[in-house]
Amino acid sequence: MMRRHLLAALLALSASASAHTAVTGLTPAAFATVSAPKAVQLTFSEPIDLHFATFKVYPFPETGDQLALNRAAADLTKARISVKNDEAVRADTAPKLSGMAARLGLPLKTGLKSGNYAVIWRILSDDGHVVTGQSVFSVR
Ligand SMILES: [Cu+2]
Repeated sequence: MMRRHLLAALLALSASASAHTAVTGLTPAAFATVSAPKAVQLTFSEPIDLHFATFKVYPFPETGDQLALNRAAADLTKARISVKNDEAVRADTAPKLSGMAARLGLPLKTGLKSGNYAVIWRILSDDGHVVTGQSVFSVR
């Protein structure tokens, strides 16, 4: 009886987890080193309403191994994802987004300097939950 309840709970958990929209593709990929890109390309596990999504790219002077960079980028997401009118310090062009899309090309400012950049996002999942994430790439 205990075991059956546990199984039901696990199934419920995995059902709600699979309902969460995810970023399934990212270019530049995590920790890739690239020539200054014109845009960050994102692919989602299902179409999302861009009006309820936020994407930002910041110069990211943090150093360290990938784990340290991921932690610092997660902190950046918490600190900056809701900040308004910070276009001047961002590497993306802060486009107005709307409509449903399964892919997004987020334009970047021209001539990005060499160094690390953090891509941070917040999207509204199909089940109404908010999903945040981040990724770091490097411009050579
Ligand atoms: Cu959820």
